[in-house]
Amino acid sequence: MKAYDEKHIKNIALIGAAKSGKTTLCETMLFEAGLIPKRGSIEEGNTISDYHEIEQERGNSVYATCLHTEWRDYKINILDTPGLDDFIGEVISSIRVCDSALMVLNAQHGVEVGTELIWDYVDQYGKPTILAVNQLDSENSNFNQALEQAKSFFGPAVTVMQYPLDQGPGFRRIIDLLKMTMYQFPQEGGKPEKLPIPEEEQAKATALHNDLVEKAAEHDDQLMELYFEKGTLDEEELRSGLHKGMLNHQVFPLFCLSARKNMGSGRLMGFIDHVAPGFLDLPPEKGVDGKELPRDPRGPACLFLFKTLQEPHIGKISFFKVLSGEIHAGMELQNQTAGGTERLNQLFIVDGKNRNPVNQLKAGDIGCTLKMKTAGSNQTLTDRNFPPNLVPESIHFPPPRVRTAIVARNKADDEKLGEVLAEIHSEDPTLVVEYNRELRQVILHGQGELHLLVTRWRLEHVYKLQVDFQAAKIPYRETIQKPSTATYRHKKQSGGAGQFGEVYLKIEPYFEGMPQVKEFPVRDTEVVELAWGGKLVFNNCIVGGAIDNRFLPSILKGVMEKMHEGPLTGSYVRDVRVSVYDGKMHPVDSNDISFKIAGMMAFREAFHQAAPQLLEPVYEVEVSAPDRMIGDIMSELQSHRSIIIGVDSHKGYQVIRANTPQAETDRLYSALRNISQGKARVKATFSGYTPVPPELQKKLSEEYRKTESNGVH
Ligand SMILES: Nc1nc2c(ncn2[C@@H]2O[C@H](COP(=O)(O)OP(=O)(O)OP(=O)(O)O)[C@@H](O)[C@H]2O)c(=O)[nH]1
Ligand SMILES: [Mg+2]
Repeated sequence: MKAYDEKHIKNIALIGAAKSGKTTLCETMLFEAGLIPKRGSIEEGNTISDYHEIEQERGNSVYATCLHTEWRDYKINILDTPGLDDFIGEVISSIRVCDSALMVLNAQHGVEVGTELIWDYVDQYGKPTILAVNQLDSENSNFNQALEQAKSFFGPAVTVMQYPLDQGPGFRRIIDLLKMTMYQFPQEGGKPEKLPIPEEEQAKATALHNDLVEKAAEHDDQLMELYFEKGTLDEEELRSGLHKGMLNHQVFPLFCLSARKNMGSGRLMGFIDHVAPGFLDLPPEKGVDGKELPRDPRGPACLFLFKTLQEPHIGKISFFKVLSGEIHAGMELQNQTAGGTERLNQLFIVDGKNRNPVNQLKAGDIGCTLKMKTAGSNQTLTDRNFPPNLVPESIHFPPPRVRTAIVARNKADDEKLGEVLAEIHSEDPTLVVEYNRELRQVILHGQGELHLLVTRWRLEHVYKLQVDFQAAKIPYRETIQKPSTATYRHKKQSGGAGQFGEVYLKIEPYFEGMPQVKEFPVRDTEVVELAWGGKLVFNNCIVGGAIDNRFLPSILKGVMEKMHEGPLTGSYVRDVRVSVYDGKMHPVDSNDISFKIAGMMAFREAFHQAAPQLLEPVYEVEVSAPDRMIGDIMSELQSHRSIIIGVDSHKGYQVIRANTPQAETDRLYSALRNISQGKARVKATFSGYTPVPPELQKKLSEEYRKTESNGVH
């Protein structure tokens, strides 16, 4: 392969809603550039980009794939990203390292929820963006509608570069407004003929061309002057104006495509070569402390690892972008993020599963290496001469949204499962693993049901670990609604030393600012801030030495034991005030354990008579979906015990906010995904605890009683 310097490398992330045609477009670009002799297709499961077995099985992208084409004098590195928001982590890291983003819109659907979701990240990183309306050959394609939606969503920066003629199955002509030419493709696609714009399109094309010229001139005073002088701009001047506008997010050029029929990709690649901003055009990266990072192609090396993946038979592959200098195989680099050194044994450029070894990679390029010792995603490696402590901002991934409990089918694999899950998390930070002490479960938190299923698939196929998903338990809480009292005598006299302790106590619902108990003199109060939220207030109201002071801590211990494992369902108890007001001791048999048991049992009894109330965690769920789906979504929310708290309109979408019990959220998400065909977008944040409905409380406490009587507790 030709060696490309930093001025002739362009990194493009292909992004867009699910099934908009990104992977098909990649295939077409590789074919057009002569890198593959024949185009594969999603339907046949033989594209270069979707090479993972799971992708071929499912017919959609799961991982971001690196590919490259050589088009004229440029190397275009392409990152083909998945559209389903289950795999948003792959999209974010690709956006992070690209120079420009290519947002693919489906001509049938225009701006979709997925488009919006991904746009948040493009916007955040301020990456120059090209828009491409794809699938113009499809039966229901509607270019004008897609364009209107794009203008309304992306704003006035949308700049029409092309428009289609005869869209639908007979689509084969594109009017290009920069070149003022018509491209006419053979019916089966391929190399177009360049023809004059037909007479009947002249007026429209000229008007749009003038808009384009104005747009290009708008961001450059010199061009503006030229435009006023000449009344127009030539192609070179237009390119320069568009390039500038793209850098400031003031121009989003919009192109026309049929990726499947191979129409329009050559022109798009030409535009990427000559107009789209490259590595050196973008402002230099900023370090964590806001200082600019050196970006000297001939200076000391710095690379950013944006992705790692464990592949069967190969091991760990680490993908990186060279941010400064030039890197060579065999180089030793310092890990600025995690410490330690790493040797770059081999360097490769990548095309899906094919890796071609190279000796060096220059600033701005993307490549991969194998078998890094410890370095993981989101870390920076530099050579010794790079200024120390200058680390680029790492990627911030969104918090997970769904969860499941996971167990190894074979108990002996428990430890291995823990290690592998930690490794998968380091590859994919959007998947979070937690051992939850309260629930006594290993919980896998992911971006969506599919994300979790793909993780299971990886565990089984890549790591050869058989696992089962189980329902993640709900962290219920228990509390009480009215005061009650109880007495418990613990007495044991069989064999050796006896045990004796008797406790009288009162319990009350605790709330902030409640007055102190009046019926007993309070000698001492201990306030326990509970790790799981809420409080336990413990009053010592013993008079006349009925119980020795030294036994009070044991009584508190007994109470705390029941606070840990509530009497109703075994969940944590919160917000209770306990006043120990009387009791009895035995001169010989009383000891700590006796009072601990008496305290625990008295508390348990009092609790059952104090109108116990089970509380459940509730999440504020925000669902965004197209207007037409709102009725179905509302009823789905309501059938999952949700309380609607607000509905807002937002650029063609409705945003519904509701409080939904956690016990319902997982089922709600999959129901929403089904009824909206993946078009609904859901966000959820923990909002607090609310009482469980009486029927459900009865069912849960009966279930618990059964396990108790089976001796489980
Ligand atoms: N008619 C038509 N179909 C297309 C075109 N481009 C892609 N498709 C079809 O649309 C479907 C999705 O294509 P993909 O290339 O997998 O889309 P994607 O954007 O990569 O999808 P995800 O990776 O799952 O987000 C496939 O069935 C393609 O054959 C096109 O230009 N015209
Ligand atoms: Mg794809």
